[in-house]
Amino acid sequence: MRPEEIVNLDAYPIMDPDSPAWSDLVGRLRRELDERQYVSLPDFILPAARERAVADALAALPRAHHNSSRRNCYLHRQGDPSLPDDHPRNIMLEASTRMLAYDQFPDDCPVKLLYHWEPVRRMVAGIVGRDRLFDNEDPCQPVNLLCYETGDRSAWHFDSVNAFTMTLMLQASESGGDFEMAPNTRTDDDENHDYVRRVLLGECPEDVVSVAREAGALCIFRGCNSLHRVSPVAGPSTRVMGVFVYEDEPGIVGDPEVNATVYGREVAPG
Ligand SMILES: O=C(O)CCC(=O)C(=O)O
Ligand SMILES: [Fe+2]
Repeated sequence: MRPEEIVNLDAYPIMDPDSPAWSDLVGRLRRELDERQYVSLPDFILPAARERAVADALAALPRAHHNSSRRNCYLHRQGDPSLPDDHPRNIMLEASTRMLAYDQFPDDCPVKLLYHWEPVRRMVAGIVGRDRLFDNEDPCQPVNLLCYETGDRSAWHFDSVNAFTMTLMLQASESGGDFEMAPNTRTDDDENHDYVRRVLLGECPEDVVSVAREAGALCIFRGCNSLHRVSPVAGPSTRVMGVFVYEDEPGIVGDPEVNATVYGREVAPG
């Protein structure tokens, strides 16, 4: 498949960055991201490409790393006994997901071709307000297929490393699997522990937005200061999500400790 057969170019005219259509599209999406902390691009990927990516994911799924853990919203498995029991650091939540690393599915999978295509990278840079972005060069991290079977979920968390996260819904579940977010739960300067606790305990339902995720929709969100989670999945269809990591500099590879936790890789001795 060529990238032009993967991206819905009628709806997303991303080929010519000097065209008015490009500026209108990217400008609108950038303002939306700044206002809401997330932006959704429905029907970003064409149906045949989406079906092919789902088939690649389901074929590789038996080899996925099953991440099943209790952790707090900062992604730590240990609490802090010096703090009260209801401090956000001590509120432990269950998460269960199945992770396919970049090197576990084919190089011609549509999600990889889309990720490495300059028109997509340039569009994303424009939306997140960067001059340019670079591909991540880790063997595991650049593109993942994150799968949720019945009962799987992700718990409330802040993304730790990246300023923004990009996901592509490849196959939705029959029910559950909703992406929920509490925009601006904390800021760079204020951990806002009291408010974070109330969101974690379900005391602020009016502040939580549920982001519609139809199959084919690309989502860009700022997950580092906005708590988010995926509600428990139910039904026979595996929820399949592409997750993409772009970088501000070339040559970035991941931390082996992170790869051990997220992908179940051995940490090299010494
Ligand atoms: O599966 C999703 O919709 C969200 C995944 C997520 O939280 C992330 O990639 O940071
Ligand atoms: Fe996240």
